[in-house]
Amino acid sequence: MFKKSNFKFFVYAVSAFIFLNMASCKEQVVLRAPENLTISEGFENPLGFYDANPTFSWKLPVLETVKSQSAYHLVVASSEDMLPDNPDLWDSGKQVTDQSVWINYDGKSLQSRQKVYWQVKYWNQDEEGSNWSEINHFELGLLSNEDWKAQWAGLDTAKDSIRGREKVLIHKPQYLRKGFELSNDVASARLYITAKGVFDVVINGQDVSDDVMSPGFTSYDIRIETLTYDVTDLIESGQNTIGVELASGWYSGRLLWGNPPWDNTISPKVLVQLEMTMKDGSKEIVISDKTWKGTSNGPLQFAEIYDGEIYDSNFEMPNWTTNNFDDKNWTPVEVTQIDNHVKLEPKRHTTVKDKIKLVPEEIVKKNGAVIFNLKQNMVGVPLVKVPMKKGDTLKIRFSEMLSPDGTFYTDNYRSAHSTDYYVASENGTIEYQPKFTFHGFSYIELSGYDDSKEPQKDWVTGIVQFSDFEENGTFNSSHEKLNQLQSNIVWGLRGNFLDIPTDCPQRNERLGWTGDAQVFGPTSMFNADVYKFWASWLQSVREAQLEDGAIPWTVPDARGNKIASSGWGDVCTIIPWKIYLRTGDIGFLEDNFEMMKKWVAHHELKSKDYVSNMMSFSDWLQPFPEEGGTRGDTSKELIGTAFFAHSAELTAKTAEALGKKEEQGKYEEVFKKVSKAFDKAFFDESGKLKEGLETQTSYLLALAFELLPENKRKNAEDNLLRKLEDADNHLRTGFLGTPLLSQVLDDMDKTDLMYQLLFNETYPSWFYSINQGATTIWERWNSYDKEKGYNPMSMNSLNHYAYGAIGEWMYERIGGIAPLEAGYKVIRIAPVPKEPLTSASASLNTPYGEASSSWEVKGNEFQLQVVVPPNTTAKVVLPGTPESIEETNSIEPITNEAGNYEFLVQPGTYSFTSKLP
Ligand code: RAM
Repeated sequence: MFKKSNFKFFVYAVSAFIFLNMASCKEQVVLRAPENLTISEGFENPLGFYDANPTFSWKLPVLETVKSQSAYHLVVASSEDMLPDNPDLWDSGKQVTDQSVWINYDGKSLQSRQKVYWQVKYWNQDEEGSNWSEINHFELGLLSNEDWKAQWAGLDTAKDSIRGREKVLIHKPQYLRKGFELSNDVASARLYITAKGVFDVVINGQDVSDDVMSPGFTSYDIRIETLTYDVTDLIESGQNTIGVELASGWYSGRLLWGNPPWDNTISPKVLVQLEMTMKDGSKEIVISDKTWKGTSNGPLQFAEIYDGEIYDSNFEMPNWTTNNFDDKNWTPVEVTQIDNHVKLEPKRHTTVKDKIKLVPEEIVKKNGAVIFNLKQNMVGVPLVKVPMKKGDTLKIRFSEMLSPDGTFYTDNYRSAHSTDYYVASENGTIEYQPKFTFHGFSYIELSGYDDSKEPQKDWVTGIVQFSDFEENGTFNSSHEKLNQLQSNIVWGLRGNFLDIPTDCPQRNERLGWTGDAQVFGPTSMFNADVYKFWASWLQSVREAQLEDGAIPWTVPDARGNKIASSGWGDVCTIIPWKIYLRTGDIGFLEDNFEMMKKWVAHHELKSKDYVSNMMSFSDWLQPFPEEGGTRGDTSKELIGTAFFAHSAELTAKTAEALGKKEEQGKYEEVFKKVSKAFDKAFFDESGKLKEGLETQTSYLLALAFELLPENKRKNAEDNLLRKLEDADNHLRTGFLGTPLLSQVLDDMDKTDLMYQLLFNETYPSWFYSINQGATTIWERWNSYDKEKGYNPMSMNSLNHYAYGAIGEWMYERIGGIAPLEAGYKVIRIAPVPKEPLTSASASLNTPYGEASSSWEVKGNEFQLQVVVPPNTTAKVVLPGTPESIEETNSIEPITNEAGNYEFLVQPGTYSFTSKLP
């Protein structure tokens, strides 16, 4: 143990020790190669890649000898054996820089279908070189409409004019097939495919992929994403068959308001282009065209996202995707040409897949049905293996929570029928997993099974589906309920990242609500590697932006009403900036800068003398609204003006990061003018709200976005504290105010109070929902009550990620890992240990590698373990008085700021001990 007075000496001693050690072993070293090579937003060896101008990133290995990168050399070639010495596409040469992420490709222009190989090496801080990395690769998809020779093909299912719920035109699912003959052996085959609808494709009886609900949800009048598959192994010489199942999906299915900007009455269609290179070097191509045939008389009689499926096994068509099938009774398809106004572009993020399997923990028989309890609210489909009698119909219903009396509750699905049916054609155990729908549920109810059999838990599995991303960080603590909250946040993410970020996954909505995305985005970046998911959706946001700069309420725009809401449309400035801070990818800011500017102009259009009158959903679902309703008590003018200022400020910061001085000045000026107008319009001389109802959120916005002059700030802070005290130190905030609470109280040095709000057990609070049995984040602070059951309001989702936005503060301040420089090039490790916690830890896969922070309090001794990844530095803020530091590599005390000791540390592993007051 070292006393404080010894501390400086200790640091110098350790540094000297390391230096001497390093000097003594400085022979000819070749360092371990770079690892985790990715391109653009984190793709590893992608096939059907979307971008001919990718960026390259890699991580340095965790080694004693590798602190930072002093140079790199990157080579790119069109064939593996040209590397590393003869790269024909690009040779970066030795670049002296510490940049190891987001390196722009600067070589020969790349074409659709091209396969590209690359590798990289680096030099460390002592200019010792590494081995070359493994060779990575990517292959481009079909980058433009001109690459497509296929035609949109499908049956006219609109002519049946079946009307479903809310009188929406229902298209029967269709089965499409095409046989073709090859006179040669195939060397390589690529299937390029997409649909206006959702599809599943099979070649010669074998699944092409395990993707579900492809191609996903974009604005079908602007851009449709295409998929690429390597199907070389599925193609045979001689006769072949390709079969596609096609359903409405988001394209022509029900969407809440039913009138998106694209014509959703048109029958679904598929676009298929199978390109083959034969062993003799010749090329073959099979496309969707009028030679294809189809039927809508297959087993899947109905499929709809909100409503569910009807599968009648009497209509099964054995072998229909093989050569061994006669389609003479099938109908020739109708075709349409590709419309060049609608871009066909390779999917730029991961497809949805079956990701997790949940097994029921409990089964209960009730009124001729059986209820399976997964004890986890989830999103996806069930896999049922159930004994049935010929001719019977199995009915599968879903529920997020049972009513307190054990009855099955489905009212909060509103008009979404959310029920699947299976008709058995013979006696025996059936196996069924719905394909073109998904549900949000914790309970599954089965009826119509063979009731001579005793229900078994293994009759049902919950198949959790979401966009195929992996975890990116962890959070843990000594408090069970806080860990449950973390779990609820993660499940909220899984449930609502099904191709687009949605508000909820279960009722007749499931739309890309921009406000919800705005508040939850930063938190999601800790839990999962969702950068590509956001970058992709942001492209949809750019495309959806209207002429006058308005951002629709939901993206893709499912309403087409040309109106924007403040706090919701601001997703287009907040997400680019906040995600840039977490990735450091300047290209992301470049991509979105024009949109940000147009949005600020829209704010201006909707304001008078810089005071906003933009429409707003306001502080959505604020508890105890004085005037009832869903929009809370903070005026829409105040909210609109605050977000106007904030968006202008983020646009100025973006201009600064992009080196655009003039625009930086312009938007800084807008920010100043709007904040001045804000102060004048809404606050009195003493920093108290003078217009409208005094709410926590009005003070939070003023403080978080720094809209008040310095002399009023303190009073405004006191007013916020008073409002919190009036509410018995409980929050009174909705969607917009809640995420600001932690930031503002932290800035005010009131982390005690923030802990109190976070650990409150009573309504409204995060733990209140946990006390009522929540396993996901709810739409309302009181969506459900153990005694009273569901909140009677019809808009009441039990899987709504917005309030999960608290995760950002949990990782950054309880766990203690935050970016100090964009992309975690400089990391701030500054955990705030408070009661009732005795320990907490967080880890994060940063662009440079894993960073972690883990602390424990024993009596008044505080212990902190820190891992700092290579090619970064960290500032560690240690609470209390330092006692000892172990396993340090290079560490430098910086300041003693406000009683907190701060150190600059180099990559490595550290263990700090301090005495808390
Ligand atoms: C509802 C959803 C969504 C919210 C909008 C304003 O439909 O709850 O979360 O953003 O309203």
